[in-house]
Amino acid sequence: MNTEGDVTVLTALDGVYGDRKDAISVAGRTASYEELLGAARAVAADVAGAKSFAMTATASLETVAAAVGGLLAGVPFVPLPPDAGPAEREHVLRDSGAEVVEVDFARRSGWTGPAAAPEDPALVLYTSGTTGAPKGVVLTGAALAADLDALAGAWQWSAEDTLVHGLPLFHVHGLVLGVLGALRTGSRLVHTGRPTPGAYAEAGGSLYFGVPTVWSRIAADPEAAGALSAARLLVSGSAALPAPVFRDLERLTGLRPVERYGMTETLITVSGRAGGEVRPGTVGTPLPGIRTRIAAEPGAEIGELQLTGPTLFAGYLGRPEATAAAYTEDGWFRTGDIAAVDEVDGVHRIVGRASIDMIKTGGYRVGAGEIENALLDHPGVSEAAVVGVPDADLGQRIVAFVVAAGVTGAELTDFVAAHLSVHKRPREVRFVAAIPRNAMGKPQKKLLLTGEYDPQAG
Ligand code: MLC
Ligand code: AMP
Repeated sequence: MNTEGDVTVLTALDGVYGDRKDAISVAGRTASYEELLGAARAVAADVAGAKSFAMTATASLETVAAAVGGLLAGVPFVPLPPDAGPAEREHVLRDSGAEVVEVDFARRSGWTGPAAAPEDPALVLYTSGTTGAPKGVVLTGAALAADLDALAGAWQWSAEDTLVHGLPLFHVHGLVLGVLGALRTGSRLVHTGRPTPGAYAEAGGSLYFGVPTVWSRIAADPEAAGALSAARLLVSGSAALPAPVFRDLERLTGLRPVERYGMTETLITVSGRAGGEVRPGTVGTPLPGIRTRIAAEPGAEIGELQLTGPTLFAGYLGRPEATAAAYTEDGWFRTGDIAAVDEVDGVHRIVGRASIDMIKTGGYRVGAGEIENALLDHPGVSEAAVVGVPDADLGQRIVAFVVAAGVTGAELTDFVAAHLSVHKRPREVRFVAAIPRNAMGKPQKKLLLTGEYDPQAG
């Protein structure tokens, strides 16, 4: 291929693996590296000089071209969730100041410009905190490259692989690992559009990525699971993989799935290794360059997982105070996850979250506060408390407790789906006479989770 200069992060587009007609296939459409580069240069020509740019990040070649175009031009890409409603979309656009672009994959350009500096912001990914609206996580090209190289080593991930997944392209898992990872390692990519068992089975990959919900649906479909037995490696992440799902997958595919742990702010930091010993319920050991520690009370073995390393974010966009608060005084990132480390082999186990207000549903991170605020925007709702209830399919499902009049549960679900985003909708709405509160007026969410209160008590 005829490329000039260094395509930051994306080694495959520098031509080191040559061209490949079927380099990348997304939801049934296929492109070569050459075609992708031409389309991405057309995006780069459009956005060069902008502060940042946004696009509705459907599972499509257009989203891939946008991400690559941003990296070429050195302009951070802000992928908008396609299922986001007006409130969430407006928040992201206002907060980031990004201009919205349309991408036409059929366009080609020979645009060239100076290569982006590794320390320049490459992506801004919006993710939830426990309260308030999502924050923009700024990731540099250097962090992306460091993480992808560490993962390539851990998983023996190479240009020989065909990577298959069907994850959304507006988060770390689908976009960074699932797209940029393929373009750095030179592995072929088959994105299945949706992460259904049938589509995974048909894709014939050597390396598969999924969130636990995807793996549990595959494990419940023996025929689809059996088709994966030709693969080299199955990787699970974004939430805890239940041990029964691990065992079912092993029985049906002959493969022991590797788990890895990460966050939008840190990228993937801890992982099992291809060819290494893998135990259900554990996420492996820190990747090269990452240091971890457990902030435990004296005598306790579990505590908050804290880390440092080259894959960490450059901060929350425009929020220096929130960024500072995410670190300890001595400069370690506070994950908010509770973990334990095996004394003998250093294998990490994620035990839970420090905050009841951070929900993981289907691998999506959702703050209870943002759902509560959305519910309170409905004129019929006077009080709201949201919790994540254990769920066999989703890990946790969003359940909203509301004090409300003149509105049905289905209407409130639709209201949240339409205003925030579809994947943040409560799966269940329970009407109560009052939310149980402590003396400070704080909702007692543990009581809501255990059901140890009277829903009709005022
Ligand atoms: C239902 N639907 C509604 C609706 N009720 N639409 C509007 N209003 C309502 N009230 C429709 C939806 O539009 C959709 O339609 C369909 O119902 C299913 O909705 P869903 O909730 O999207 O599907 P579900 O089956 O529950 O999704 C499961 C899932 C998904 C696994 C596919 O949760 C998923 O993609 N998760 C991946 C999350 C992820 O990538 N996380 C990574 C974060 S990064 P239709 O027509 O669209 O089907 C990270 C770092 C790391 O965590 O470590 O990786
Ligand atoms: P996100 O910002 O969407 O990337 O979500 C990050 C959170 O996902 C982490 O803080 C963890 O709580 C959770 N997570 C990611 N991977 C795992 C895993 N393998 N096991 C348990 N939790 C995980």
